Amino acid sequence: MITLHGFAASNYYNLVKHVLLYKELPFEENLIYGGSDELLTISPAGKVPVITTAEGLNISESSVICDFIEETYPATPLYPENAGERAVVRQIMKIAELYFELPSRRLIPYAFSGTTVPESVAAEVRQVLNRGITALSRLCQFSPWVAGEQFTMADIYVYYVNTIVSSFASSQLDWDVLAEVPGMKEWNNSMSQSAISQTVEADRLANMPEFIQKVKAQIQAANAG
Ligand SMILES: N[C@@H](CCC(=O)N[C@@H](CS)C(=O)NCC(=O)O)C(=O)O
Repeated sequence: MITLHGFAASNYYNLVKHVLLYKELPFEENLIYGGSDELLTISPAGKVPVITTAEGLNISESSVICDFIEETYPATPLYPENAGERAVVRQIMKIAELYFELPSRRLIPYAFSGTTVPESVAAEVRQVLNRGITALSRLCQFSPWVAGEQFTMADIYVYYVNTIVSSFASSQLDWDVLAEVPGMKEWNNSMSQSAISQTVEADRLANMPEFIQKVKAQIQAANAG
């Protein structure tokens, strides 16, 4: 059986969990946070999520895990059969990660510490997000799914990327970024209503208090040191 390591407050963890639930694969969850020695033994960069496969192999990096799951368990496919169409799906996922997820993440420390985002950082983040908005507006179809008629890995991936965009870019920059991509908000709302999304969200909410405690302890330790 697959073991999914990480914590439910993590959107990267949740996207892999969504894939496992979507494919109806049996898995167990091992609660583990960043910064632990245990994590470093299974994740070279000390990041979650990690999966331990049925054969005992540890794999990190969410998009790599997604590909591994798809290749190993091809039933209920999440990529199109056609190589060109698969590339489009992966292109959307990559662009969402580079130009939506990563710039939004730069705002997380300011949100957690309650400090103002310096204008130089805000300007850089806005610029990268604008690139993402333009690219995703060109690529995403929302007809009804991100890449067209087939529900794909890009639907799951972008949905969890968007949780970070909504939580941090919108609040810290006072900017409804998702509303800038035509069709994105409506699609996002319909994604949030699926039974799997709601299960994942319930687990996220349950984990949040403990996660916030961990983050506060880390900030205190950093300030003390
Ligand atoms: N590129 C990685 C990013 C994963 C990531 O940033 N995970 C965060 C949690 S959302 C983490 O492990 N943070 C702990 C740390 O940085 O020490 C992936 O796609 O899996």
